[in-house]
Amino acid sequence: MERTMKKSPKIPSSQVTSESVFFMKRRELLKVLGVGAAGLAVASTANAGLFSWFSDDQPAVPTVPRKELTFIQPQEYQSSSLVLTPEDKVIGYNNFYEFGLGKSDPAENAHTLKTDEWTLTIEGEVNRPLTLNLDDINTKFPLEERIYRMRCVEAWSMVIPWVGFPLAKLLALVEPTSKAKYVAFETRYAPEEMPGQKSRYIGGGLPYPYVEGLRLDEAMNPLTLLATGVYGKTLPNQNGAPIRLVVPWKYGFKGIKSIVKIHLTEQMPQSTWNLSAPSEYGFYANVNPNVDHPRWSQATERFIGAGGLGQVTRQPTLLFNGYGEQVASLYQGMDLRRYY
Ligand SMILES: Nc1nc2c(c(=O)[nH]1)N[C@H]1C(S)=C(S)[C@@H](COP(=O)(O)O)O[C@H]1N2
Ligand SMILES: [Mo]
Repeated sequence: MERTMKKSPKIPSSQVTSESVFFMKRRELLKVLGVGAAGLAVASTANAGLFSWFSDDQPAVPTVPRKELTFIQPQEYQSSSLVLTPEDKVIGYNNFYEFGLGKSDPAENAHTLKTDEWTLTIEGEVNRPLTLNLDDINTKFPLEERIYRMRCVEAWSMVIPWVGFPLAKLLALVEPTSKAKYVAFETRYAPEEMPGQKSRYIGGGLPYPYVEGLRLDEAMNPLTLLATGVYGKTLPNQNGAPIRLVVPWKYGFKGIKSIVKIHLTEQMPQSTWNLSAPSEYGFYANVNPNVDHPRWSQATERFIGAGGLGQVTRQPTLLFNGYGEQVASLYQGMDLRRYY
C-alpha cells in the first residue's frame, strides 16, 4: 500500500497520554525532566527555549496580528437560539498538542508557528492536483460566517462563529477520481516551530504530524468547512492558522489544524487519536450521547459560555451534535456503537 503520510515511530500506548488525563503542572513537569531547583539556573541558559516554555512567570506573549475578513452571513448558518462562547475563551482555551497539553498553552506558545508563508497541496485520487499559496487560501473562495456548535470528546462544548468556505468547493476544483473514497488531512510538520512534535513531554507522545480523515461523502457534506477565520478575523495560530477543518457533528479532534496537505485515497486514512488509543477514539467520532467514552460518560457536556468557573452550565449532549437532520442519512444502517 502506498504510504502517503510521514509518521513518527509508533509509541506504545502505555506511554501515550489520553486527551483529558494528562495535565501536569509546570513544576511537576520540570521534575520529570530532571530539572531540580538548582538545575534551573543552569538550565535557563543552556535550555532557554525549553525553560521559557515552563517558566511560572510567563513572559509577555507576542501576538500574531489578525486581519479583518470580508464574508457573507448566510441565514441558515446564523443562529438566534445559540449563545456564542466569548472570543477570549475561543482563542484562549484550546487543544493543540503541538504546543503543549494545557488549555492555555496554545495561546501562550503558538506564536512560534510561522504562517506568513504557507502552501496547501491537494493530491492523490484527483484529476487536477492543486497547490494553493497563502494568497490563494485567503482569496480563492468567497468566505461565509457560520455559527457552529463545537463539542470536544472531553465533554466540554462551545458555540463558535467560524469564517471559511465549504470543503466541497475545494474538492470540486480538484475533481476526485472514481477511486476516491476518503480524504486524508495533515498538519504542518515543523518541530522547530512546534515543540510538541519534538518532545513527548510537551506533545503528549502523539505520533506527529497530526493526521485526520473523512469519508468522501462526509467531506462533501455542505456543513464541512475549511475555516480561515473566527470572530470576523483571520485565525489565531492557536486555533489552527492559516486553515483548519471544522466538522460540527463530530468530536473536536476531527477538526485538524494548520493543514498543509489534503490527500484523496481509496483506503481509509489513519487518524492521530485513533492511532494512539484505538479503543477510545474511532475514525468516525460522531457526537453521540448514547455511546460513552470508555472512561467517561458522553451524556452531558460542560458548555463554555460567558460565566466564570463557578457558573458551569451542564447540558445534554445532542446526537450528531444537533446536526442530525443534515447528516444522519450518511450513517443509515451503520451500528454507531461499533463505528464510534
Ligand atoms: N494539529 C492539531 N489539530 C487539532 C488538535 C491538535 O492537538 N493538533 N486538537 C484537536 C482537538 S482535541 C480539538 S477539541 C480541537 C480544538 O479546536 P480549538 O482549539 O480551535 O477550539 O482541535 C483539534 N485539532
Ligand atoms: Mo478535543
